Amino acid sequence: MKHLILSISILGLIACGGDTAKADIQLATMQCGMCKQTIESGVAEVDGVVKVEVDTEKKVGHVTYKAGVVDIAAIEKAIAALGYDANDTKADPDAYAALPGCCQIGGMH
Ligand SMILES: [Cu+2]
Repeated sequence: MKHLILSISILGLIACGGDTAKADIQLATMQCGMCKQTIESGVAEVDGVVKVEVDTEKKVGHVTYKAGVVDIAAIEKAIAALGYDANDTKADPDAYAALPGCCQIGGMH
């Protein structure tokens, strides 16, 4: 009986987490807590993203995603579309221009 329960829990682990990957994305142009919220809610909407956490101080996004559904390039593009640089992917200029002043580089603090 003990063995049966153990087998079931191992199967459950494989089914739930087998294909997730983790990555850190450099967010060099983010400025403040509002940027964190914008990026976190934007990335969370990307299909295949399981979890996203932005470190405002280090300017890094910690992303957990389903590797078979989405890749880093697609997540970088989603962040660029929000107006922020993501690794080497440059921010969309129109989205950047539409950000609040405090969220632009060297903006009002
Ligand atoms: Cu900001």
